[in-house]
Amino acid sequence: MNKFWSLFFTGAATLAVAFFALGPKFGWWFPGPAASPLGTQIDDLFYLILVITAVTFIAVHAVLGYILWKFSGTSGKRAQFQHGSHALEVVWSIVPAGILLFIALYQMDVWAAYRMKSRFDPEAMANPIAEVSARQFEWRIRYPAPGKVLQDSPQPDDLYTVNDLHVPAGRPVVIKLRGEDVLHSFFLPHLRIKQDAVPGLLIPVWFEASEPKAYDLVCAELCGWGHYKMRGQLTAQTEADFKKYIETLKTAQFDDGYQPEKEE
Ligand SMILES: [Cu+2]
Repeated sequence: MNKFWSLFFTGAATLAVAFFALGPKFGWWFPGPAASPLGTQIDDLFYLILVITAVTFIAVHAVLGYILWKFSGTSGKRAQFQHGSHALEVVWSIVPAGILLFIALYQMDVWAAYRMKSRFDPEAMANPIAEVSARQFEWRIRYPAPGKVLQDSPQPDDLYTVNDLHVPAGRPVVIKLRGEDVLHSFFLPHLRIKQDAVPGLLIPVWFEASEPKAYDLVCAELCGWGHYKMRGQLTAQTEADFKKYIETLKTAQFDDGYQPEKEE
């Protein structure tokens, strides 16, 4: 029984590390590799922090296991009183503070690229692709008419869809995000993009899908009973296909089927 706690804590930590190592093999990991250039940078940051925390975790558990093993209670022996070590305390305060400061400085560029409007692509900012309105429980999408610029207020010739956002691939695009009722969160897991939709705010979100492909669009904020079904799709297309798609939407919405008879 003396060695039980040493084995218990070492065993639990080993299991945790093993689960992490095996996770990707069983699909318990990211939903695939990042599908956008910024997503790749975000993943790199994630892995850097994962390595730092993993090394710390393994080191702490190795020391804990060793100490529990070596000093497990032997009857008839008095415990030694230790008042603490000033030098040691200074070291274990300064080292984590240094690591945190390093992470804070190292991630600044990615954060700025992700969130600071001044860093957004100016052309994409001037021509937002669509407005996405989150409401219980769907994504309403409003595109400007072909050749027009999206206005903050709806226009008579705007085009609408629900839960089906199309964008051109291979270049930065901006969408304007609105919240109509409660808090929702616009989440593109494959692109590593997440932004809360807040009632009363019109928030620009930029992203770039590397390849023409379909991706998940989900709500990442528990927003009510139908939160689970607030699921849409992001379809990244070639520029030509995207143009075609917008034209199809226009025909579907405004073509009344009337064809004047030809005069003989
Ligand atoms: Cu929602």
